[in-house]
Amino acid sequence: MESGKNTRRRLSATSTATNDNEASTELLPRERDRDDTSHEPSSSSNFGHQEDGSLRDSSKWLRPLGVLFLVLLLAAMAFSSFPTLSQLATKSRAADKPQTAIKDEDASQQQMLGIQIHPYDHVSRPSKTITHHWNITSDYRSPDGIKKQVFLVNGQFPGPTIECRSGDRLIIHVTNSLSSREGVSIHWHGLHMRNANSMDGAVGFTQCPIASGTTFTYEFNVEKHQAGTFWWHAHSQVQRGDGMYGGLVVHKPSRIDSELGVYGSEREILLMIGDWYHRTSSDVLSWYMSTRGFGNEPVPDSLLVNGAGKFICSMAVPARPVDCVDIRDEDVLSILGHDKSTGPIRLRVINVGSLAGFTIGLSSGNFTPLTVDGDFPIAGELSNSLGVLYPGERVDMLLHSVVSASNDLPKLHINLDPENFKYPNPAMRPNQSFPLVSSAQVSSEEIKMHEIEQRMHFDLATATAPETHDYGDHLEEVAEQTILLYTKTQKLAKLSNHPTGFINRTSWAPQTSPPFPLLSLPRNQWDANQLVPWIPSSAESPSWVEIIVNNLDDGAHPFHLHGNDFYVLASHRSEHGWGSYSPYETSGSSSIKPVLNLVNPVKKDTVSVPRRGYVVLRFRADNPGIWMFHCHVLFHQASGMAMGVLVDENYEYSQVDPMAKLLCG
Ligand SMILES: [Cu+2]
Repeated sequence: MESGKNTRRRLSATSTATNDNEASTELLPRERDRDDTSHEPSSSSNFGHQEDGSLRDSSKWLRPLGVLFLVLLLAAMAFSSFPTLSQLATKSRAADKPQTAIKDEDASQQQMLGIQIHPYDHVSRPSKTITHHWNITSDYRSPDGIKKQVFLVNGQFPGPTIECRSGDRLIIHVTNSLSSREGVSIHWHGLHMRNANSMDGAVGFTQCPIASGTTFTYEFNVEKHQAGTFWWHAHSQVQRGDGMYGGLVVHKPSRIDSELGVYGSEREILLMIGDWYHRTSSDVLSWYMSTRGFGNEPVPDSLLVNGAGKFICSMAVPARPVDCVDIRDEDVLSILGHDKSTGPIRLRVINVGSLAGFTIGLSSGNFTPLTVDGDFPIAGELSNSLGVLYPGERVDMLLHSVVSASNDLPKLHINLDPENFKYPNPAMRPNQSFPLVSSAQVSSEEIKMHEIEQRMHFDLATATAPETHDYGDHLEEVAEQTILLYTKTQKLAKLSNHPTGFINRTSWAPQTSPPFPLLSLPRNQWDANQLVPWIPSSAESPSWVEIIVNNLDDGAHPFHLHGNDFYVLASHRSEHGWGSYSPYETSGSSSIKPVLNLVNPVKKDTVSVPRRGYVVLRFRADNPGIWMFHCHVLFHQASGMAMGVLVDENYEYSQVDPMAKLLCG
């Protein structure tokens, strides 16, 4: 394989072309399989068995001819200086190099770290069905110079980016070809999955894992009013931490003119940024869940941008030897490539990490934050740094200019937030910079403007919707139903002091007795690890529900609600002492009623619950189903910090979903 970026670029282009072909006449599965895997020989072999009989028949007489041709070709190569040999050798050396170490001197605009997004292929077309065929494997890659086994989707790490528009239907055939025999599932983070609860990917709640050697088809509509920056990721075990994720951008339908008019952006670039561990996430989780870590979250070793990073080999901890190739700063591709655009650029940023929040900033130039999560507008101010963006959260921003006042190339700074780092990891550089463009574009007029700028930080924790924005919801002082939660990681003697995540008195684990997802079982058969408050509400007469999450830990917990968006009415962080809130207590610190923002609260699907603090969330329960609600820190979720809500008028949830049981064997 060539560089990871080359592969990603090619696949991205394939994906777009594929979508276009699918407007009305979808390709036959075998043609699609060939199309999806033509650039990845190992993948195509995995799909060989799916080819139908007619292809096999026609290949009967072709095969001897093919073998003969191959023998002649090999003979020719052996006895002459066939140019392919040197090319092959070059390719093989390139494959040994870390992804970032490869720089193409004839770099086109596509040779870049950012992932180019294609709004104009989607905003003005009618809605359609988009089909993808994904093959999940694993192999070794060196994303930051250190070799590690990662998950691949159609040979890609991170996986393919899905682009579509509101109202499209997505069909994703997922084949698990992992030799490790482990099951997988895919969650579509932020999408409502209305009338498609069993497609939500939440193992234990909506499905059993897709067993190795089998295929499962996810099929659902993207709601007409949903748009924005989403992502897909594994929701089984801790596979998300080892690369089983990718971007999912839903474009808002619009006349191209008016789309340009809204933000005036000329390009759109996706940045999936996250912390990175050099051990596999299952090893990291075992360490965390053992008593050796004393309940401290494992501190990451590195960070990646779209699956590429840089690590200084000499910083590796001697006790943990690594297979490492140094990546120099100059080996790192720039985020925007040779950017020729003159207008602003829309950056879509996702925290795909396992533990750490991060702040991003510019060495020169500025941006305006536009939206968070599913295209929800925020009152953004001209800034040159922004944060903290926690795992699962997204932010879109408009990059106004990338000029440099000096000879230095303008850079994007990424600073991992140290809040959850409870011990030092000398191998890690929490603050790193990536070049924005491949060559500085200096405009003296613009320099004057930017030289006088000061550091302007935009704090996402206090973001609100613009005063002028109206979601059409009237928020009452009191909700119709309140769910009061307390969350904490605990080391209990009765659990052998293994760190365990709790919400109220329940530590979550996938339903095992009977071993079926909740969606396929009457409520009276759910086991003791399930905390799932009932919300008697329907799409026709939805009720407003408030969720109060109190965080009794010293670090933040970014909570994600599946299938729904919520308003953040209040958020509190205590610097000293404890800051819980209960509407039911009339005395003590818990009785202090927060001031709820009922005027212009920000809307989200993932929110950080500050340390020793709380959030007050409000959502309209108009999407019947069982929706998971959990901390998005990989190790907290895996150790039990998860629950669900059951939105349905019928208490017993008698209409169990047979689809959810399909994969359970
Ligand atoms: Cu957490």
